[in-house]
Amino acid sequence: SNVALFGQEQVLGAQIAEAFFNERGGINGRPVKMIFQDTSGDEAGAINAFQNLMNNDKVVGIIGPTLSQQAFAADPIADKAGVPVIAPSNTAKGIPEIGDFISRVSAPVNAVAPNAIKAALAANPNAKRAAVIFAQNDAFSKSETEVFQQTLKDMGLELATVQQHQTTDTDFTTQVTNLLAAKPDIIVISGLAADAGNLIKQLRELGFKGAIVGGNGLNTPNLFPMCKAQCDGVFVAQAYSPEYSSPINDAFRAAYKAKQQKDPPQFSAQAFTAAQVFIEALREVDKKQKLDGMDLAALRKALNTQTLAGQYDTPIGKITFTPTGEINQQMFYTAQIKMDADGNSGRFVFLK
Ligand code: 1QQ
Repeated sequence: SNVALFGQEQVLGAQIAEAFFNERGGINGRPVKMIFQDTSGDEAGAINAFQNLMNNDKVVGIIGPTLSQQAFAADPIADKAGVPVIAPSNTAKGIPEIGDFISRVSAPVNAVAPNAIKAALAANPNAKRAAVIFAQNDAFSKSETEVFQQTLKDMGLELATVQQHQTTDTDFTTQVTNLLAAKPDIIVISGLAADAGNLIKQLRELGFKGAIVGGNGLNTPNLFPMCKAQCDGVFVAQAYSPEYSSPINDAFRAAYKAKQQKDPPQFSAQAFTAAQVFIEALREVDKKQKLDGMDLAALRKALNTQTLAGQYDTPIGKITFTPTGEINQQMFYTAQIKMDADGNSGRFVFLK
């Protein structure tokens, strides 16, 4: 499914963290074990996965689910049960506010999305008219488009049209016709990878020559096979840069490269970061009171408290949390997609 394109990257990041921290002693000598559950991308699947993890596997904490759309359905259940959740990729407004046990390492749309508009306008200083399209059946896309629309207005552009689609759409004839009729210099897309890939392709095929900005749902190389050469030039903001040099990111980047022969994408780095936060918090809890002697409910509560209290030096930089569970993150970036001429391979080029 659409969502599997992100999930694969997240599993890799978490697996790399599991091996990395277990090689370095795990939780003060005891290895960490990750259990993976496939949600199949929807709300019911996320709820089912959460219940399995909490009740059958008796996990101490959950990293997930992939989509904000799923998080708004599943997170309240974990919160009520007192199970800490770290969102590795839920960027919609309001995620940490779901409850005391919910935090995120995925910076919210208002912190990330404006960077892509700024980069696109810096590269297209004469742009005056903007058009926006978003997936109206996806909580993240709805949240992100609000930020995009406000940023465009704040930067003095005329918002010529706002179009809607569904994440399951493959034919965008109607929307592309309406978008082109508005004669925009720049088109801004909030959707997920599969829908956005087809949309970009159809926009270019029907003659759009202006700048394209994509949101967080376009932040994966798994987009490239869908729009191929037509992906070229799309601006996408980033909450992670593989080029950020620090001991932990150098190690993560090398471990990822050894497996995948390319630089890690944002979703892998954020999943690694979520795992790191839980592991380092568990080490702290264990130092104060041996984990072996604690009952599960007390351990989950102590893990949540320590998660929010800690400071972490991660691949996405040095981070902390607000008392609500929102991430404090310093560094954001923008990249532009660069496709090879044959359209078969490409990469995100980080802008200076
Ligand atoms: C969200 C997102 C998506 C793009 C994650 C894949 O940011 O659902 O919040």
